[in-house]
Amino acid sequence: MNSRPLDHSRTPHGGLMLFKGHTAEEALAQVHETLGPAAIVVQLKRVPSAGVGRIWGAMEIEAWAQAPAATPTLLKAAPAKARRAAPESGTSELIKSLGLGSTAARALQQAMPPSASEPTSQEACLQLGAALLAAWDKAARRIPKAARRIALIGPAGTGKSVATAKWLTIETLRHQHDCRLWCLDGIVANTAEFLIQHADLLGIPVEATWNPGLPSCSREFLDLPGWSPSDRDVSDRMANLLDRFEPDCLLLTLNAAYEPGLLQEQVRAFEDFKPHGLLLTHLDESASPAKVWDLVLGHCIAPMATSSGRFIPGGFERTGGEPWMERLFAQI
Ligand SMILES: Nc1nc2c(ncn2[C@@H]2O[C@H](COP(=O)(O)OP(=O)(O)O)[C@@H](O)[C@H]2O)c(=O)[nH]1
Ligand SMILES: [Mg+2]
Repeated sequence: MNSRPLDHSRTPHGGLMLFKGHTAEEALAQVHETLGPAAIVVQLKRVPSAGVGRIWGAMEIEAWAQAPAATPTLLKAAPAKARRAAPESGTSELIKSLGLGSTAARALQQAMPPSASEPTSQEACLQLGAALLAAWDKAARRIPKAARRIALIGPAGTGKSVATAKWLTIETLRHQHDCRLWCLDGIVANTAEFLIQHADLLGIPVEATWNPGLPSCSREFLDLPGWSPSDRDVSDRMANLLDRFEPDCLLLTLNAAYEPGLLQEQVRAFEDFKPHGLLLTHLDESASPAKVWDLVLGHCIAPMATSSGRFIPGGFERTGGEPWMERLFAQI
């Protein structure tokens, strides 16, 4: 990753100036350096990188800002509700109102820039938004841009096979990739008949035993039964299968309707498998943003995709930090 600061173009535009950074923090630092700590940032937006990074889909942050005296303000990064929530109280009160767990709230507080004076509620919202996006980017850095060998792991019944069926359908029908599905057992029977039938329907080859000699496809999916990492024998067998499959996209699949404490426990239980990110299912039953941010801030792991509902192929999307930040602010 190129850590060189971006050249920020400062095009005056109705009193507004444009600043750019690789991260929200970097863009805001440029704003403050030029316009002072009281500068008003009116928009924070993630855009495709203008440099060579564009070739592999790199993104950068654009911040439009104006000097403090200017009006009016179009604060898009932090919604009006969030600004009203903490009229004078600044950062700590605002963080409390987000409903995060204590570890995540502490991490967020520590990520806020030090300031000699109490920020206004508007500044606090912007700093908070920047800190949240920066935490998401850090947690998501292991998630591949383009996944070729995809394996979903996790406890039984979280929705791995349904999500695999959705993803498989999108790759086959929308993106026209040739896919293969590996439905392996480990030492636990993998009851994924519906997934196998679905793959058959799409004309996707399904393999029930590991065979490294097969020609590679542009997308390969590994469906494993769920297991509990406290069972060492099963875990060792699964680790062995994963070593052979060599996923470039290993996602811990969790039911987002579970309680925050259980989700955190499951993240801890599977951390030895070093998942690149999360796939959150059951968004139709619960899309509480606070528990997602608990994982991002407290465990440094971010969702790559979400799956909502049992019907295939509906409700499967790649996700990022911005919508989850908006949902968190919208809850206040
Ligand atoms: N409401 C809802 N049900 C789901 C969702 N994903 C999976 N299910 C249901 O959860 C159960 C377990 O799903 P499955 O994919 O077999 O779980 P796996 O054991 O992790 O592979 C099935 O009854 C699915 O229909 C979802 O996003 N929302
Ligand atoms: Mg399954």
